[in-house]
Amino acid sequence: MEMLNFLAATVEPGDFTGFTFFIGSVSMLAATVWFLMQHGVVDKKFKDSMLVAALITGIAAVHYFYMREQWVMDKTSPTELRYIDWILTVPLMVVEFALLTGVGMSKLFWLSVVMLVTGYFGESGVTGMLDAQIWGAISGAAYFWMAYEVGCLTIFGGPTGAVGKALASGSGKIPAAGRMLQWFVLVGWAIYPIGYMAGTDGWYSFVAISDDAMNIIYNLGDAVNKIGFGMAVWYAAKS
Ligand SMILES: *C/C=C(C)/C=C/C=C(C)/C=C/C1=C(C)CCCC1(C)C
Repeated sequence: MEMLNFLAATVEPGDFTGFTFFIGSVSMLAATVWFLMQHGVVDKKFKDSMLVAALITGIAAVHYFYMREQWVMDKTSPTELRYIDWILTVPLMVVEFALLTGVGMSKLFWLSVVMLVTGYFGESGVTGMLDAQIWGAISGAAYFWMAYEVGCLTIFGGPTGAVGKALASGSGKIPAAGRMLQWFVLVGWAIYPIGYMAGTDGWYSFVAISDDAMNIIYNLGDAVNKIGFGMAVWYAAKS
């Protein structure tokens, strides 16, 4: 039974943040089952994509069960679990982008690793050097570079890197997939730096600084980007 403790920790009434962890764990699990079932139904060329979508929510579900436990037990931010989850699922999202569009994304892959490692350094303080703001700015720079690279700026008629140029040809499995991923990177991923700022004191104090605010925003971002993105892929695969 000891082993099953992580399932047993109960969210207290009034703990809204704990509740979002709970909803996160259950909906990630439900989405995984759903994506796996759809894997059997969609056209052959989309099977890999549905499987990767299920992997992303499946990995997140496991982390969410543990994150909820940590939050409920000692009301601390599950920073380690959060970043372990992200370092696995964000590169998988990049793999998903590559699968859908047929465009190579190795640069994006490495930029996402830089973004997350520097974000972790800032949020955890493990390095004992540089402020959270500086690490956040480095992480943010990697994020902006990615946004430019995949062509997010073309939404406003701006310039793009190599990936965006290749996407513009629309030669992938889903012609609209390029635009879709650009919107997810531009809007969906932008939720996270807001969460980071909400958890970091200093010149970010124009947002509500608290662990609660940070975790609620991160949990919202995960729902949008893991479940939402998987649903968008599924929808495109069906139509
Ligand atoms: C499923 C998880 C996803 C899609 C996570 C994405 C995370 C980010 C885009 C995080 C970005 C960050 C910044 C741009 C700056 C501050 C530090 C981070 C790591 C929160």
